[in-house]
Amino acid sequence: MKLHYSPGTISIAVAIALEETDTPYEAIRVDFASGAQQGEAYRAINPKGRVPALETPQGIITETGAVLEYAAPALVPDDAYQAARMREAMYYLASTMHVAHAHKMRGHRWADEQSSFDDMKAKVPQNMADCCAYLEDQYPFDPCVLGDDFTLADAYMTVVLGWLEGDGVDITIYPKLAAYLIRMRTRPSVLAVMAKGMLS
Ligand SMILES: N[C@@H](CCC(=O)N[C@@H](CS)C(=O)NCC(=O)O)C(=O)O
Repeated sequence: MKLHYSPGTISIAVAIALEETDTPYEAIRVDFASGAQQGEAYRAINPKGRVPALETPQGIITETGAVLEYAAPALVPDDAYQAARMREAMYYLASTMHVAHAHKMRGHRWADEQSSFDDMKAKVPQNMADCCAYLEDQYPFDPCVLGDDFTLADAYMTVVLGWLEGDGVDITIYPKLAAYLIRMRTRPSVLAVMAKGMLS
């Protein structure tokens, strides 16, 4: 499998899940600095111009949650309730927290005026903090998001929580999240992607 990624982005959740399950993959960096994600060559792989994209023997998959489920099915809980809770957390990260984060740098998706960009950017710390308060209240994070077992939600969560500092949120206000992120950053899978320069 070939994983198209850019360092620090949500695509690294897929790399963590692949490392966690010892699944071989080829990592192909998409150069955001030169806008390669919007170029013709990459758009032939993912017409949305976003990462991740995973090339599989059957074809290409996009959207982090879907890519994760294909890449590392062993990280989906057997229990139906726990599996649904895992997806609940991942859909929240995808549809609410990632979108709140994107308002800092990607305001042009929603508006055209500089004043609108400034306004959206100013709102990011509060929106991300609200998301943190919700997560802190809703999930065990002991030692993993759902409790004992590392699931796909942990790969996803580790990357999103890593954005908080840059988004102006002090994670130490959320003791469970803070301890969780420190713990995840000592996991061999996360250390492996760091060693490959995919996450700092
Ligand atoms: N809904 C997509 C969003 C992917 C996404 O927005 N990725 C960002 C990086 S975190 C990206 O590729 N941005 C490039 C751009 O906006 O030009 C998913 O969950 O996979």
